[in-house]
Amino acid sequence: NGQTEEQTLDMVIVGAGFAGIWLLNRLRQRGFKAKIVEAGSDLGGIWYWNRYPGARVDSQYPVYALSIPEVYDDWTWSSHYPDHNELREYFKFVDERLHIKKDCVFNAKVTDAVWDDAECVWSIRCDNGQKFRTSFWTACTGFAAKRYFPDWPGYEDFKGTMFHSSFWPKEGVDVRGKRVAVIGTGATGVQITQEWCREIGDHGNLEMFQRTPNLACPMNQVYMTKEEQKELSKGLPERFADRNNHYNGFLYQWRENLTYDHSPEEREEFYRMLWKLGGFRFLMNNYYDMTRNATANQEAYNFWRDRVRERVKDPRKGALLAPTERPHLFGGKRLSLEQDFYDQFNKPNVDVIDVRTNPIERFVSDGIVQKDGTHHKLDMIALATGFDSITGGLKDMKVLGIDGEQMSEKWRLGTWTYLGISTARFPNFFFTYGPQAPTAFSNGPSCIEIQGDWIADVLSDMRDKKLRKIDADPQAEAEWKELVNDLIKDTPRGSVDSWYNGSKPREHLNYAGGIPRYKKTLEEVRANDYDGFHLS
Ligand code: NA7
Repeated sequence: NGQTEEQTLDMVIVGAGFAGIWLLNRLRQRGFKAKIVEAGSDLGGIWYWNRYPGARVDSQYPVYALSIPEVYDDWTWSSHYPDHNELREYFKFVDERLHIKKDCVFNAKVTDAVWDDAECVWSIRCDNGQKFRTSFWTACTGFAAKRYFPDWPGYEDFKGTMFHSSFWPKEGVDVRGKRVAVIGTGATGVQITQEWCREIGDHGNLEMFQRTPNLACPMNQVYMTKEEQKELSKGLPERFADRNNHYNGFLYQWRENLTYDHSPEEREEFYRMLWKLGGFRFLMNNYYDMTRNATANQEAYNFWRDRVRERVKDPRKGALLAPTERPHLFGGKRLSLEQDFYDQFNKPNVDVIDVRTNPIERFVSDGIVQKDGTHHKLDMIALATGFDSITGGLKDMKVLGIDGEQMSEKWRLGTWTYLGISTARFPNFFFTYGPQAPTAFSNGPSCIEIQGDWIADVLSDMRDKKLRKIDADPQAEAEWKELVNDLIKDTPRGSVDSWYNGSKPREHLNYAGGIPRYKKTLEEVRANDYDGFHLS
Protein backbone atom coordinates (compact mmCIF):
# COMPACT_ATOMS: atom_id res chain seq x y z
CA ASN A 1 0.00 0.00 0.00
CA GLY A 2 3.05 2.23 -0.11
CA GLN A 3 2.48 3.29 3.50
CA THR A 4 4.15 0.30 5.08
CA GLU A 5 6.72 1.20 7.69
CA GLU A 6 10.39 0.63 6.88
CA GLN A 7 11.88 -2.26 8.83
CA THR A 8 15.54 -2.42 9.89
CA LEU A 9 17.14 -5.83 9.71
CA ASP A 10 20.41 -7.73 9.59
CA MET A 11 19.31 -9.76 6.57
CA VAL A 12 16.55 -9.74 4.00
CA ILE A 13 16.07 -13.11 2.33
CA VAL A 14 14.22 -13.18 -0.97
CA GLY A 15 12.29 -16.40 -1.51
CA ALA A 16 10.60 -18.86 0.86
CA GLY A 17 11.78 -22.12 -0.66
CA PHE A 18 14.30 -24.58 0.71
CA ALA A 19 17.15 -22.05 0.61
CA GLY A 20 15.31 -19.15 2.21
CA ILE A 21 13.99 -21.33 5.02
CA TRP A 22 17.37 -22.90 5.69
CA LEU A 23 19.09 -19.54 5.85
CA LEU A 24 16.44 -17.95 8.06
CA ASN A 25 16.63 -20.86 10.48
CA ARG A 26 20.43 -20.61 10.69
CA LEU A 27 20.42 -16.85 11.18
CA ARG A 28 17.83 -17.09 13.93
CA GLN A 29 19.98 -19.66 15.72
CA ARG A 30 22.78 -17.08 15.73
CA GLY A 31 20.60 -14.24 16.96
CA PHE A 32 20.35 -12.26 13.72
CA LYS A 33 17.25 -10.35 12.78
CA ALA A 34 16.11 -11.63 9.39
CA LYS A 35 12.96 -11.72 7.31
CA ILE A 36 11.89 -13.54 4.17
CA VAL A 37 10.18 -11.64 1.36
CA GLU A 38 8.18 -13.92 -0.92
CA ALA A 39 6.22 -13.22 -4.11
CA GLY A 40 3.83 -16.12 -3.50
CA SER A 41 1.34 -16.31 -0.67
CA ASP A 42 2.88 -19.27 1.14
CA LEU A 43 6.08 -21.24 1.71
CA GLY A 44 7.48 -23.64 -0.86
CA GLY A 45 9.46 -21.64 -3.40
CA ILE A 46 9.23 -23.47 -6.71
CA TRP A 47 6.79 -25.90 -5.06
CA TYR A 48 4.44 -23.07 -4.29
CA TRP A 49 4.24 -22.44 -8.04
CA ASN A 50 4.61 -25.97 -9.41
CA ARG A 51 1.04 -27.30 -9.48
CA TYR A 52 0.90 -28.60 -13.01
CA PRO A 53 -0.44 -32.12 -13.57
CA GLY A 54 2.13 -34.76 -12.73
CA ALA A 55 4.55 -32.36 -10.98
CA ARG A 56 6.82 -34.52 -8.88
CA VAL A 57 10.34 -34.27 -7.55
CA ASP A 58 12.86 -36.54 -9.20
CA SER A 59 15.65 -36.47 -6.63
CA GLN A 60 15.20 -39.78 -4.89
CA TYR A 61 14.14 -39.96 -1.22
CA PRO A 62 15.58 -39.00 1.25
CA VAL A 63 18.00 -36.41 -0.12
CA TYR A 64 15.46 -33.82 -1.27
CA ALA A 65 14.68 -32.44 2.17
CA LEU A 66 16.13 -30.15 4.81
CA SER A 67 18.54 -31.79 7.23
CA ILE A 68 16.93 -30.09 10.21
CA PRO A 69 16.26 -32.62 13.01
CA GLU A 70 13.11 -30.84 14.26
CA VAL A 71 11.73 -31.44 10.78
CA TYR A 72 13.04 -34.82 9.65
CA ASP A 73 12.59 -36.57 13.02
CA ASP A 74 8.83 -36.56 12.64
CA TRP A 75 8.25 -36.29 8.92
CA THR A 76 7.88 -39.18 6.51
CA TRP A 77 7.46 -39.23 2.75
CA SER A 78 4.98 -41.64 1.21
CA SER A 79 7.15 -42.48 -1.79
CA HIS A 80 10.64 -42.18 -3.17
CA TYR A 81 9.53 -39.40 -5.53
CA PRO A 82 6.78 -37.37 -3.83
CA ASP A 83 4.39 -35.17 -5.78
CA HIS A 84 3.80 -31.42 -5.52
CA ASN A 85 0.89 -31.78 -3.09
CA GLU A 86 3.04 -33.72 -0.67
CA LEU A 87 5.82 -31.18 -1.02
CA ARG A 88 3.43 -28.41 0.01
CA GLU A 89 2.35 -30.56 2.97
CA TYR A 90 6.02 -30.82 3.84
CA PHE A 91 6.44 -27.05 3.86
CA LYS A 92 3.35 -26.77 6.06
CA PHE A 93 4.96 -29.19 8.47
CA VAL A 94 8.24 -27.27 8.34
CA ASP A 95 6.32 -24.21 9.44
CA GLU A 96 4.61 -26.07 12.28
CA ARG A 97 8.02 -27.05 13.56
CA LEU A 98 10.04 -23.90 12.87
CA HIS A 99 7.41 -21.13 12.72
CA ILE A 100 9.00 -19.72 9.62
CA LYS A 101 5.93 -17.78 8.53
CA LYS A 102 6.08 -15.38 11.43
CA ASP A 103 9.17 -13.92 9.77
CA CYS A 104 7.78 -13.88 6.23
CA VAL A 105 6.28 -11.10 4.18
CA PHE A 106 4.16 -12.78 1.50
CA ASN A 107 2.75 -11.40 -1.76
CA ALA A 108 5.72 -9.07 -2.03
CA LYS A 109 8.18 -9.01 -4.88
CA VAL A 110 11.48 -7.19 -4.50
CA THR A 111 11.75 -4.55 -7.18
CA ASP A 112 14.77 -2.45 -6.08
CA ALA A 113 17.79 -2.87 -3.87
CA VAL A 114 20.14 0.09 -3.45
CA TRP A 115 23.49 0.02 -1.65
CA ASP A 116 24.60 2.97 0.48
CA ASP A 117 28.38 2.71 0.67
CA ALA A 118 28.77 5.33 3.42
CA GLU A 119 26.26 3.68 5.74
CA CYS A 120 26.97 0.09 4.60
CA VAL A 121 23.31 -0.60 4.27
CA TRP A 122 20.91 -1.80 1.58
CA SER A 123 17.52 -0.17 0.98
CA ILE A 124 15.11 -2.71 -0.40
CA ARG A 125 11.72 -1.98 -1.88
CA CYS A 126 8.90 -4.34 -2.79
CA ASP A 127 6.05 -4.01 -5.25
CA ASN A 128 3.55 -3.81 -2.36
CA GLY A 129 5.26 -0.77 -0.90
CA GLN A 130 7.11 -2.66 1.83
CA LYS A 131 10.59 -1.23 2.50
CA PHE A 132 13.60 -2.54 4.39
CA ARG A 133 16.93 -1.19 5.55
CA THR A 134 19.24 -4.12 5.95
CA SER A 135 22.95 -4.78 6.43
CA PHE A 136 22.83 -7.85 4.15
CA TRP A 137 20.48 -9.46 1.71
CA THR A 138 20.39 -12.81 -0.07
CA ALA A 139 18.45 -13.77 -3.17
CA CYS A 140 17.25 -17.32 -2.50
CA THR A 141 15.36 -17.17 -5.76
CA GLY A 142 16.76 -20.33 -7.35
CA PHE A 143 17.18 -20.82 -11.07
CA ALA A 144 13.58 -20.76 -12.24
CA ALA A 145 12.12 -17.52 -10.93
CA LYS A 146 11.33 -16.11 -14.35
CA ARG A 147 9.07 -17.90 -16.84
CA TYR A 148 9.99 -18.14 -20.47
CA PHE A 149 7.50 -17.60 -23.31
CA PRO A 150 8.87 -18.02 -26.83
CA ASP A 151 7.83 -15.05 -28.95
CA TRP A 152 5.19 -16.77 -31.02
CA PRO A 153 2.64 -14.43 -32.52
CA GLY A 154 -1.03 -14.77 -31.62
CA TYR A 155 -0.95 -15.93 -27.99
CA GLU A 156 -3.80 -13.52 -27.27
CA ASP A 157 -5.80 -14.80 -30.24
CA PHE A 158 -6.12 -18.28 -28.76
CA LYS A 159 -9.60 -18.60 -27.30
CA GLY A 160 -9.07 -21.88 -25.46
CA THR A 161 -7.39 -22.38 -22.09
CA MET A 162 -3.63 -21.94 -21.81
CA PHE A 163 -1.27 -22.02 -18.84
CA HIS A 164 2.46 -21.92 -18.31
CA SER A 165 3.55 -24.93 -16.22
CA SER A 166 4.64 -22.73 -13.31
CA PHE A 167 1.43 -20.75 -13.19
CA TRP A 168 -1.17 -23.45 -12.94
CA PRO A 169 -4.58 -22.80 -11.36
CA LYS A 170 -4.85 -24.18 -7.83
CA GLU A 171 -8.11 -25.90 -8.66
CA GLY A 172 -6.56 -27.69 -11.66
CA VAL A 173 -8.07 -28.04 -15.15
CA ASP A 174 -10.38 -30.72 -16.48
CA VAL A 175 -9.06 -32.21 -19.71
CA ARG A 176 -11.37 -35.23 -19.98
CA GLY A 177 -12.46 -35.56 -23.59
CA LYS A 178 -10.57 -32.39 -24.62
CA ARG A 179 -8.10 -31.71 -27.43
CA VAL A 180 -4.90 -30.71 -25.66
CA ALA A 181 -1.32 -29.83 -26.52
CA VAL A 182 1.83 -29.83 -24.43
CA ILE A 183 4.58 -27.60 -25.80
CA GLY A 184 8.05 -28.52 -24.58
CA THR A 185 9.72 -31.76 -23.64
CA GLY A 186 11.88 -30.74 -20.69
CA ALA A 187 11.41 -32.42 -17.32
CA THR A 188 8.11 -30.55 -17.03
CA GLY A 189 6.70 -31.34 -20.48
CA VAL A 190 7.31 -35.06 -19.95
CA GLN A 191 5.51 -35.01 -16.58
CA ILE A 192 2.48 -33.11 -17.91
CA THR A 193 2.23 -35.32 -21.01
CA GLN A 194 2.38 -38.50 -18.98
CA GLU A 195 -0.37 -37.28 -16.65
CA TRP A 196 -2.64 -35.72 -19.25
CA CYS A 197 -2.51 -38.84 -21.43
CA ARG A 198 -4.35 -40.57 -18.60
CA GLU A 199 -6.66 -37.67 -17.83
CA ILE A 200 -7.95 -37.05 -21.37
CA GLY A 201 -9.57 -40.51 -21.43
CA ASP A 202 -10.47 -42.36 -24.62
CA HIS A 203 -12.26 -39.44 -26.24
CA GLY A 204 -9.68 -36.73 -25.76
CA ASN A 205 -6.63 -36.10 -27.88
CA LEU A 206 -3.09 -35.13 -26.88
CA GLU A 207 -0.32 -33.72 -29.03
CA MET A 208 3.12 -33.20 -27.55
CA PHE A 209 5.06 -30.56 -29.50
CA GLN A 210 8.69 -31.64 -29.48
CA ARG A 211 11.72 -29.74 -30.66
CA THR A 212 14.25 -32.00 -28.93
CA PRO A 213 13.52 -35.45 -27.52
CA ASN A 214 13.98 -35.84 -23.78
CA LEU A 215 16.21 -38.82 -23.03
CA ALA A 216 13.90 -39.77 -20.17
CA CYS A 217 14.83 -42.64 -17.87
CA PRO A 218 12.68 -44.91 -15.71
CA MET A 219 11.69 -43.46 -12.36
CA ASN A 220 10.66 -46.81 -10.88
CA GLN A 221 8.60 -45.15 -8.21
CA VAL A 222 8.44 -46.91 -4.84
CA TYR A 223 5.57 -46.29 -2.44
CA MET A 224 6.50 -46.93 1.18
CA THR A 225 4.34 -48.33 3.96
CA LYS A 226 4.34 -46.56 7.33
CA GLU A 227 6.59 -49.31 8.73
CA GLU A 228 9.04 -48.98 5.85
CA GLN A 229 9.09 -45.22 6.28
CA LYS A 230 9.90 -45.61 9.98
CA GLU A 231 12.60 -48.14 9.31
CA LEU A 232 14.21 -46.03 6.61
CA SER A 233 14.20 -42.86 8.66
CA LYS A 234 16.57 -44.36 11.23
CA GLY A 235 19.77 -43.54 9.42
CA LEU A 236 18.73 -40.10 8.22
CA PRO A 237 21.39 -37.92 9.90
CA GLU A 238 24.14 -40.05 8.38
CA ARG A 239 22.49 -40.04 4.98
CA PHE A 240 21.99 -36.28 4.98
CA ALA A 241 25.65 -35.86 5.89
CA ASP A 242 26.64 -38.31 3.16
CA ARG A 243 25.10 -36.07 0.47
CA ASN A 244 28.18 -33.87 0.82
CA ASN A 245 30.47 -36.75 -0.16
CA HIS A 246 28.89 -37.17 -3.57
CA TYR A 247 29.40 -35.12 -6.70
CA ASN A 248 25.72 -34.30 -7.22
CA GLY A 249 24.67 -34.19 -3.59
CA PHE A 250 22.83 -37.49 -4.04
CA LEU A 251 23.84 -40.74 -2.37
CA TYR A 252 25.46 -42.15 -5.49
CA GLN A 253 27.73 -40.89 -8.22
CA TRP A 254 29.68 -42.04 -11.25
CA ARG A 255 31.58 -45.32 -10.93
CA GLU A 256 35.32 -45.48 -11.14
CA ASN A 257 35.41 -48.05 -13.92
CA LEU A 258 35.10 -47.22 -17.60
CA THR A 259 32.67 -48.37 -20.29
CA TYR A 260 35.13 -50.58 -22.12
CA ASP A 261 36.55 -52.17 -18.98
CA HIS A 262 33.56 -54.47 -19.36
CA SER A 263 32.79 -56.95 -22.12
CA PRO A 264 29.63 -56.21 -24.16
CA GLU A 265 27.74 -58.82 -22.11
CA GLU A 266 28.91 -57.41 -18.77
CA ARG A 267 28.08 -53.92 -19.95
CA GLU A 268 24.58 -54.91 -20.97
CA GLU A 269 24.07 -56.51 -17.58
CA PHE A 270 25.40 -53.43 -15.80
CA TYR A 271 23.17 -51.06 -17.80
CA ARG A 272 20.15 -53.25 -17.07
CA MET A 273 20.94 -53.18 -13.38
CA LEU A 274 21.02 -49.36 -13.39
CA TRP A 275 17.86 -49.26 -15.48
CA LYS A 276 16.07 -51.37 -12.92
CA LEU A 277 17.23 -49.27 -9.99
CA GLY A 278 15.77 -46.27 -11.80
CA GLY A 279 16.01 -42.58 -11.08
CA PHE A 280 19.03 -40.70 -12.36
CA ARG A 281 21.22 -43.76 -11.93
CA PHE A 282 21.51 -44.53 -15.62
CA LEU A 283 23.06 -41.11 -16.02
CA MET A 284 24.80 -40.39 -12.73
CA ASN A 285 25.69 -43.82 -11.37
CA ASN A 286 27.04 -45.04 -14.68
CA TYR A 287 30.61 -45.62 -15.91
CA TYR A 288 32.82 -42.62 -15.22
CA ASP A 289 33.45 -41.97 -18.91
CA MET A 290 29.79 -42.03 -19.87
CA THR A 291 29.69 -38.25 -19.70
CA ARG A 292 33.30 -37.62 -20.67
CA ASN A 293 33.88 -39.71 -23.74
CA ALA A 294 31.73 -39.49 -26.88
CA THR A 295 32.01 -43.19 -27.77
CA ALA A 296 31.12 -44.31 -24.26
CA ASN A 297 28.25 -41.85 -24.32
CA GLN A 298 27.03 -43.31 -27.62
CA GLU A 299 27.08 -46.79 -26.11
CA ALA A 300 24.77 -45.62 -23.31
CA TYR A 301 22.58 -43.79 -25.80
CA ASN A 302 22.15 -46.94 -27.90
CA PHE A 303 21.02 -48.88 -24.85
CA TRP A 304 18.57 -46.13 -23.91
CA ARG A 305 17.19 -45.84 -27.48
CA ASP A 306 16.65 -49.58 -27.80
CA ARG A 307 14.75 -49.73 -24.48
CA VAL A 308 12.44 -46.90 -25.58
CA ARG A 309 11.92 -48.32 -29.07
CA GLU A 310 10.87 -51.63 -27.53
CA ARG A 311 8.02 -49.81 -25.87
CA VAL A 312 6.81 -47.45 -28.61
CA LYS A 313 5.08 -49.59 -31.24
CA ASP A 314 4.53 -46.99 -33.98
CA PRO A 315 7.87 -46.62 -35.84
CA ARG A 316 7.20 -42.95 -36.74
CA LYS A 317 6.54 -41.96 -33.13
CA GLY A 318 9.42 -44.18 -31.96
CA ALA A 319 11.87 -42.51 -34.35
CA LEU A 320 10.88 -39.06 -33.08
CA LEU A 321 10.95 -39.94 -29.39
CA ALA A 322 14.13 -42.01 -29.56
CA PRO A 323 15.95 -41.15 -32.81
CA THR A 324 18.33 -43.63 -34.39
CA GLU A 325 21.03 -40.96 -34.40
CA ARG A 326 21.82 -39.52 -30.98
CA PRO A 327 20.27 -36.01 -30.98
CA HIS A 328 22.85 -34.72 -28.53
CA LEU A 329 25.26 -36.13 -25.98
CA PHE A 330 23.44 -38.15 -23.34
CA GLY A 331 23.30 -36.05 -20.18
CA GLY A 332 23.88 -32.80 -22.06
CA LYS A 333 20.34 -31.72 -21.27
CA ARG A 334 18.36 -32.26 -18.10
CA LEU A 335 16.56 -35.58 -18.51
CA SER A 336 13.20 -36.38 -17.04
CA LEU A 337 12.13 -39.46 -15.11
CA GLU A 338 9.10 -41.35 -16.39
CA GLN A 339 6.81 -44.20 -15.41
CA ASP A 340 4.68 -44.88 -18.49
CA PHE A 341 5.39 -41.79 -20.59
CA TYR A 342 6.58 -43.79 -23.59
CA ASP A 343 3.77 -46.37 -23.34
CA GLN A 344 1.22 -43.58 -23.60
CA PHE A 345 2.28 -43.02 -27.20
CA ASN A 346 0.80 -46.42 -28.10
CA LYS A 347 -2.65 -44.88 -27.74
CA PRO A 348 -4.20 -43.79 -31.03
CA ASN A 349 -5.20 -40.43 -29.49
CA VAL A 350 -1.68 -39.50 -28.35
CA ASP A 351 0.91 -38.15 -30.76
CA VAL A 352 4.27 -36.42 -30.90
CA ILE A 353 4.54 -33.44 -33.25
CA ASP A 354 7.94 -32.54 -34.60
CA VAL A 355 8.49 -28.81 -34.30
CA ARG A 356 12.21 -29.02 -35.01
CA THR A 357 11.76 -29.42 -38.77
CA ASN A 358 8.34 -27.79 -38.84
CA PRO A 359 8.24 -25.09 -36.15
CA ILE A 360 5.23 -23.43 -34.58
CA GLU A 361 4.33 -20.48 -36.80
CA ARG A 362 1.57 -18.86 -34.73
CA PHE A 363 -1.30 -19.29 -32.33
CA VAL A 364 -4.81 -18.83 -33.76
CA SER A 365 -8.22 -18.65 -32.12
CA ASP A 366 -8.78 -22.40 -32.16
CA GLY A 367 -5.25 -23.76 -31.90
CA ILE A 368 -1.78 -23.70 -33.38
CA VAL A 369 -0.47 -23.50 -36.94
CA GLN A 370 2.90 -24.95 -37.95
CA LYS A 371 5.20 -23.49 -40.56
CA ASP A 372 3.92 -25.76 -43.34
CA GLY A 373 0.34 -24.69 -42.57
CA THR A 374 -0.67 -27.75 -40.53
CA HIS A 375 -3.47 -26.59 -38.26
CA HIS A 376 -3.93 -28.21 -34.83
CA LYS A 377 -7.37 -27.65 -33.35
CA LEU A 378 -7.05 -27.36 -29.57
CA ASP A 379 -9.11 -26.69 -26.46
CA MET A 380 -6.18 -26.43 -24.06
CA ILE A 381 -2.45 -25.77 -24.20
CA ALA A 382 0.18 -26.40 -21.54
CA LEU A 383 3.23 -24.25 -22.08
CA ALA A 384 6.13 -26.27 -20.70
CA THR A 385 8.61 -23.90 -22.27
CA GLY A 386 10.75 -23.45 -19.19
CA PHE A 387 12.45 -20.41 -17.73
CA ASP A 388 14.81 -17.55 -18.32
CA SER A 389 17.03 -19.78 -16.29
CA ILE A 390 19.59 -19.14 -13.57
CA THR A 391 20.17 -15.41 -14.01
CA GLY A 392 16.73 -14.27 -15.29
CA GLY A 393 15.16 -13.76 -11.86
CA LEU A 394 18.24 -11.97 -10.50
CA LYS A 395 18.52 -9.63 -13.46
CA ASP A 396 14.85 -8.74 -13.17
CA MET A 397 15.43 -6.87 -9.93
CA LYS A 398 16.92 -3.39 -10.05
CA VAL A 399 20.04 -3.92 -7.95
CA LEU A 400 22.34 -0.90 -7.59
CA GLY A 401 25.75 -1.45 -6.01
CA ILE A 402 28.79 0.80 -5.47
CA ASP A 403 28.55 4.07 -7.45
CA GLY A 404 25.04 3.12 -8.53
CA GLU A 405 26.27 0.39 -10.84
CA GLN A 406 23.37 -1.81 -11.95
CA MET A 407 23.80 -5.55 -11.65
CA SER A 408 21.79 -6.43 -14.76
CA GLU A 409 24.05 -4.07 -16.68
CA LYS A 410 27.20 -5.64 -15.20
CA TRP A 411 25.88 -9.04 -16.30
CA ARG A 412 24.56 -7.91 -19.67
CA LEU A 413 27.31 -9.56 -21.70
CA GLY A 414 28.15 -12.31 -19.25
CA THR A 415 27.84 -13.30 -15.63
CA TRP A 416 30.53 -12.54 -13.07
CA THR A 417 30.44 -14.05 -9.61
CA TYR A 418 32.88 -15.04 -6.93
CA LEU A 419 32.21 -18.57 -5.62
CA GLY A 420 28.78 -18.53 -7.28
CA ILE A 421 27.51 -16.68 -4.22
CA SER A 422 28.47 -13.01 -4.57
CA THR A 423 29.40 -10.46 -7.22
CA ALA A 424 32.02 -7.71 -6.97
CA ARG A 425 30.91 -4.12 -6.27
CA PHE A 426 27.66 -5.39 -4.76
CA PRO A 427 28.82 -5.73 -1.15
CA ASN A 428 26.89 -7.63 1.51
CA PHE A 429 24.73 -9.24 -1.17
CA PHE A 430 24.60 -13.00 -1.73
CA PHE A 431 22.60 -15.47 -3.84
CA THR A 432 21.98 -19.19 -3.55
CA TYR A 433 21.33 -21.88 -6.17
CA GLY A 434 22.24 -19.36 -8.83
CA PRO A 435 24.97 -18.75 -11.41
CA GLN A 436 28.42 -20.40 -11.24
CA ALA A 437 27.50 -22.63 -8.30
CA PRO A 438 26.75 -26.39 -8.50
CA THR A 439 23.06 -25.41 -9.00
CA ALA A 440 21.73 -27.40 -11.96
CA PHE A 441 24.20 -30.21 -11.40
CA SER A 442 23.20 -30.87 -7.83
CA ASN A 443 20.35 -31.85 -5.58
CA GLY A 444 18.88 -28.53 -4.46
CA PRO A 445 18.88 -28.93 -0.68
CA SER A 446 22.46 -30.30 -0.74
CA CYS A 447 23.73 -27.18 -2.47
CA ILE A 448 21.71 -24.58 -0.60
CA GLU A 449 22.53 -25.91 2.86
CA ILE A 450 26.24 -25.52 2.13
CA GLN A 451 25.73 -22.00 0.78
CA GLY A 452 23.34 -20.97 3.57
CA ASP A 453 25.74 -22.15 6.26
CA TRP A 454 28.58 -20.26 4.66
CA ILE A 455 26.57 -17.03 4.45
CA ALA A 456 25.55 -17.39 8.11
CA ASP A 457 29.22 -17.89 8.99
CA VAL A 458 30.13 -14.70 7.15
CA LEU A 459 27.64 -12.73 9.23
CA SER A 460 28.86 -14.29 12.47
CA ASP A 461 32.52 -13.68 11.63
CA MET A 462 31.87 -10.08 10.66
CA ARG A 463 29.89 -9.47 13.84
CA ASP A 464 32.73 -10.95 15.92
CA LYS A 465 35.33 -8.79 14.20
CA LYS A 466 33.13 -5.71 14.05
CA LEU A 467 33.30 -5.57 10.26
CA ARG A 468 30.54 -4.01 8.18
CA LYS A 469 31.32 -4.61 4.56
CA ILE A 470 32.34 -7.61 2.46
CA ASP A 471 32.94 -7.26 -1.26
CA ALA A 472 34.40 -9.72 -3.76
CA ASP A 473 37.61 -8.81 -5.55
CA PRO A 474 37.17 -8.46 -9.35
CA GLN A 475 40.31 -10.53 -9.89
CA ALA A 476 38.99 -13.38 -7.72
CA GLU A 477 35.79 -13.18 -9.70
CA ALA A 478 37.64 -13.40 -13.01
CA GLU A 479 39.50 -16.46 -11.76
CA TRP A 480 36.27 -18.09 -10.59
CA LYS A 481 34.72 -17.60 -14.02
CA GLU A 482 37.78 -19.16 -15.60
CA LEU A 483 37.55 -22.13 -13.26
CA VAL A 484 33.85 -22.59 -14.03
CA ASN A 485 34.59 -22.58 -17.76
CA ASP A 486 37.52 -24.91 -17.31
CA LEU A 487 35.68 -27.49 -15.23
CA ILE A 488 32.84 -27.89 -17.67
CA LYS A 489 34.89 -28.04 -20.85
CA ASP A 490 35.01 -31.81 -21.20
CA THR A 491 31.47 -32.63 -20.14
CA PRO A 492 28.42 -32.89 -22.40
CA ARG A 493 26.69 -30.26 -20.34
CA GLY A 494 29.27 -27.83 -21.56
CA SER A 495 28.70 -28.47 -25.24
CA VAL A 496 24.95 -29.01 -25.53
CA ASP A 497 22.62 -26.04 -25.86
CA SER A 498 20.21 -26.06 -22.91
CA TRP A 499 18.85 -24.08 -19.98
CA TYR A 500 21.99 -25.09 -18.09
CA ASN A 501 23.64 -22.33 -20.08
CA GLY A 502 21.16 -19.54 -19.32
CA SER A 503 19.52 -17.59 -22.06
CA LYS A 504 20.94 -14.15 -22.74
CA PRO A 505 23.81 -14.64 -23.34
CA ARG A 506 24.39 -18.40 -23.56
CA GLU A 507 27.35 -19.17 -21.29
CA HIS A 508 28.50 -21.73 -18.75
CA LEU A 509 26.55 -21.02 -15.60
CA ASN A 510 27.14 -24.12 -13.52
CA TYR A 511 30.11 -25.10 -11.43
CA ALA A 512 31.02 -28.63 -12.51
CA GLY A 513 33.52 -29.35 -9.72
CA GLY A 514 30.91 -31.19 -7.67
CA ILE A 515 29.50 -30.70 -4.19
CA PRO A 516 32.47 -31.98 -2.11
CA ARG A 517 34.96 -29.72 -3.87
CA TYR A 518 32.63 -26.73 -3.77
CA LYS A 519 32.09 -27.14 -0.04
CA LYS A 520 35.81 -27.49 0.56
CA THR A 521 36.53 -24.35 -1.46
CA LEU A 522 34.05 -22.28 0.55
CA GLU A 523 35.57 -23.58 3.78
CA GLU A 524 39.07 -22.77 2.61
CA VAL A 525 38.14 -19.23 1.63
CA ARG A 526 36.72 -18.68 5.10
CA ALA A 527 39.72 -20.29 6.81
CA ASN A 528 42.03 -18.00 4.82
CA ASP A 529 40.46 -14.80 6.11
CA TYR A 530 38.01 -14.62 3.23
CA ASP A 531 40.60 -14.85 0.53
CA GLY A 532 39.31 -13.08 -2.58
CA PHE A 533 37.08 -10.67 -0.63
CA HIS A 534 37.73 -7.23 0.78
CA LEU A 535 36.42 -6.77 4.30
CA SER A 536 36.23 -3.49 6.11
P1 NA7 B 1 13.11 -26.77 -19.91
O1 NA7 B 1 13.88 -27.95 -19.52
O2 NA7 B 1 13.84 -25.51 -20.20
O3 NA7 B 1 12.24 -27.18 -21.16
C1 NA7 B 1 11.63 -26.25 -22.01
C2 NA7 B 1 11.12 -26.96 -23.23
O4 NA7 B 1 10.47 -26.02 -24.08
C3 NA7 B 1 12.22 -27.62 -24.05
O5 NA7 B 1 11.80 -28.88 -24.47
C4 NA7 B 1 12.37 -26.66 -25.23
O6 NA7 B 1 12.82 -27.28 -26.40
C5 NA7 B 1 10.95 -26.20 -25.39
N1 NA7 B 1 10.90 -24.97 -26.16
C6 NA7 B 1 11.36 -23.75 -25.79
N2 NA7 B 1 11.20 -22.87 -26.80
C7 NA7 B 1 10.64 -23.56 -27.80
C8 NA7 B 1 10.25 -23.22 -29.12
N3 NA7 B 1 10.38 -21.97 -29.58
N4 NA7 B 1 9.69 -24.17 -29.90
C9 NA7 B 1 9.55 -25.43 -29.41
N5 NA7 B 1 9.92 -25.83 -28.20
C10 NA7 B 1 10.45 -24.90 -27.40
O7 NA7 B 1 12.01 -26.39 -18.80
P2 NA7 B 1 11.26 -27.37 -17.78
O8 NA7 B 1 10.21 -26.56 -17.13
O9 NA7 B 1 10.87 -28.61 -18.45
O10 NA7 B 1 12.36 -27.77 -16.75
C11 NA7 B 1 13.13 -26.82 -16.03
C12 NA7 B 1 13.83 -27.48 -14.88
O11 NA7 B 1 13.03 -27.35 -13.71
C13 NA7 B 1 14.04 -28.95 -14.97
O12 NA7 B 1 15.10 -29.31 -15.74
C14 NA7 B 1 14.20 -29.36 -13.54
O13 NA7 B 1 15.52 -29.17 -13.09
C15 NA7 B 1 13.28 -28.47 -12.82
P3 NA7 B 1 14.40 -27.63 -26.60
O14 NA7 B 1 14.67 -28.80 -25.69
O15 NA7 B 1 15.16 -26.41 -26.17
O16 NA7 B 1 14.56 -27.93 -28.02
